[in-house]
Amino acid sequence: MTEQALQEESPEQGVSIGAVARATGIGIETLRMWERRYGAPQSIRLPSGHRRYPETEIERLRLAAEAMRQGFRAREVAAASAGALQAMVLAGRRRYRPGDVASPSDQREEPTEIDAWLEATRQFDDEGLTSQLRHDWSRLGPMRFVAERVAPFLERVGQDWREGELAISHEHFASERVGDFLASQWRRLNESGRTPPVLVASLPGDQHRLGLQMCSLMAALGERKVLYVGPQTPPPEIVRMTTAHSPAAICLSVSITQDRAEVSRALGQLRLEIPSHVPIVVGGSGAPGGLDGVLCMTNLSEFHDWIQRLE
Ligand code: B12
Repeated sequence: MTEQALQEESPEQGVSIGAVARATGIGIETLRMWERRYGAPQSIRLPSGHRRYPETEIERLRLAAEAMRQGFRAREVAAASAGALQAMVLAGRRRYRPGDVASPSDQREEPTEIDAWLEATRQFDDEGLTSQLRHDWSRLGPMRFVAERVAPFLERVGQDWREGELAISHEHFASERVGDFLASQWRRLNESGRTPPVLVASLPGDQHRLGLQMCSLMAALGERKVLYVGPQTPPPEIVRMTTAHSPAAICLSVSITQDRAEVSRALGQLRLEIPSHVPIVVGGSGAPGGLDGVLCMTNLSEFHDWIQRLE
């Protein structure tokens, strides 16, 4: 594979990013991101702007990929010398040798599953990620799927993005795929849901929609119909929808990125304009607590139980 990939290149110009990606299994996007974040692998630019890498980088990057498979992080491997990577790979093998009394996968099952989701994300492997989602959904059931897989996975995606291990395109890929999966599950249940529905939305400025999907899933599992309005809904529109559709509750998700004072103000105003018999529930890591007439619930199973009791 490498030899064939290398033959496509003229040696004096070095190796193209596509050939390096094919030879090492490290994606093109990742190679670019490593160069930006860690200064390696270093490329030279052709007059056309295309990157070219020295052939010696192939072997070093193969070792880097192997070290990552063994649990080392991008920041540890991206700029490490071939010798250092060799040592990491050997140390890694010793650490994870099959048959060890307490290998990491014996201690906790969860991280290996989440690592598989992350690996599929790194490779932009849509089918791979989808089949992991389906498999874990049917094995764990919806509540555990969300609590033990989706939530920690998103946490890792956010953390790896912040640390430069994943590109923004990975984050988008993962959140779109997981969001669509959750939506397909609750929408299947929605037809038989009880009315009046619960209205699910977020406030303007908040682009995060996975909290809305989780919340919709919990409501649908609680046999309640969902009226999904989605992210960035202007408060006057929420008021108008309430008048038009008389929902059983208004459920809002607020991500940690939102300004707490502003959200509190918007919620206070909504509470004044929405009839007091319609509960307003707010959740998500940016949800402000302690507001009059606004229920703050970040725990999804508590929310699920509450929905079931809702008249
Ligand atoms: C995916 C993602 C995005 C995607 C969203 C795409 C989409 N379709 O949703 C995109 C790329 C748009 C994005 C953008 C940004 N993001 Co972002 N994002 C994330 C990521 C990876 C997942 C978010 C998520 O959905 N989490 C799951 C939510 C639902 O978890 P939660 O809020 O804790 O809620 C839990 C419960 O409270 C409950 N819940 C949620 N809602 C509700 C509602 C009700 C009623 C109830 C009962 C319960 C409930 O469900 C959850 C269960 O675990 C997080 C990482 C993380 N740790 O969350 C970063 C993260 C939230 N993002 C972050 C940042 C910085 C941003 C940007 C500012 C980046 C930028 N510079 O542009 C922008 C902001 C855009 C905006 N104005 O909204 C930071 C926030 C850091 C901080 N402390 O402020 C995080 C934490 C990443 C990080 N580690 O740094 N992001």
